[in-house]
Amino acid sequence: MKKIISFAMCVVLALTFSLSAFAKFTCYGDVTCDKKVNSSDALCVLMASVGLQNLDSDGKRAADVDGNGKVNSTDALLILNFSIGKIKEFPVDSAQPDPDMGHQIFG
Ligand SMILES: [Ca+2]
Repeated sequence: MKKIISFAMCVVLALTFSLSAFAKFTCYGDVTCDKKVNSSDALCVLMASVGLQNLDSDGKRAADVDGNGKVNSTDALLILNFSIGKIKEFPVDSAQPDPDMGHQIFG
């Protein structure tokens, strides 16, 4: 019985770590990590593009919504257009999937 309980606890812990790691990288455009893509994300990207804000590597990946490897005003504009519903997906969504980055988009 102890082995079964230990095994179940290991499974739960493994799932918890997997889900938390996945949740950390779930959304292109969500630079502020609040599970929303809105004008705040666009502003962060715009500020980062002119050197007024630093993004960590996760933030840079979330910000590069056109998938060109750079964070610039084009990304900010795309995020703003997405936030108002003018576009339904980012160019990077139609690109080759990044194994470290989910493609779930939060509205
Ligand atoms: Ca870009």
